[in-house]
Amino acid sequence: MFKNVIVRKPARSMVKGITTANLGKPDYKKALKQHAEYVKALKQCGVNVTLLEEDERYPDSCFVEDTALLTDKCAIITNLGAKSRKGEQIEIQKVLKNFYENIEVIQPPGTIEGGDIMMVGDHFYIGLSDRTNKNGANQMIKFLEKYGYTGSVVALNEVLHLKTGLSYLENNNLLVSGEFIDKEVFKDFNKIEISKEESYAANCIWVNDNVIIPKGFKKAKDAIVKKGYKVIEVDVSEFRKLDGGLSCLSLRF
Ligand code: CIR
Repeated sequence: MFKNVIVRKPARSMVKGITTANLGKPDYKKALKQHAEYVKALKQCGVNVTLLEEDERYPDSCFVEDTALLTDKCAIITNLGAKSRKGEQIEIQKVLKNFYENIEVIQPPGTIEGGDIMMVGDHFYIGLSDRTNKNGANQMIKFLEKYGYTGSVVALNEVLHLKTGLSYLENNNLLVSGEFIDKEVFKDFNKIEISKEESYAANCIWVNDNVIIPKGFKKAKDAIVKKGYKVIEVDVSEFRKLDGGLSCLSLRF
């Protein structure tokens, strides 16, 4: 169960955020409203939400997930792979001092972003992507092992981050899309397949037996409801324009 969540208010500069989406520029006012709805949904799941002020220096800073990996025993600060995002993690480290005694830090030349890390119990799958290199993944695995966890790497080619195409919903249930559907390494999960047209909905978050899903993906919603989860829909269209999704917008621990 999660007790805490950290989010950061989107900055006005988000209109200059990194994107490959081709969906146009985000509408800042709309993004703020959607972010507030997202926070409301999280609160409904029974977590304490720490809302950080916007940071105009970093257009993508609302995507806090990428800055750290948070476990029960330690926080591991990442080293972001995207140039314009380097430094976001320093701000998060300051905040995490209020929550953690054990804080580890990934060092260059290692790069790793939290969106590439999927927690399944005590094991962590780490996607090797344009943002996460082998050195970063190996440093992460070493830190995890220090605290009694394990980690392994997964290659990916089609999506930005591992969790762009995968979400673990606990109870061995895994949402899968695209290149992950037939991956051997995920064969023992109960897979909930997300179709190509709805692939954006593969990025959902499990929060204390609720699943927060992006609004407007009916087939995905029905499949998740069928598994017995309480589903909360949140519109994150403005964050999608920056290749971001539900998981990216928070750190959950
Ligand atoms: C980026 O490209 O870094 C941002 N525009 C989107 C980050 C999405 N984060 C995530 O998937 N964890």
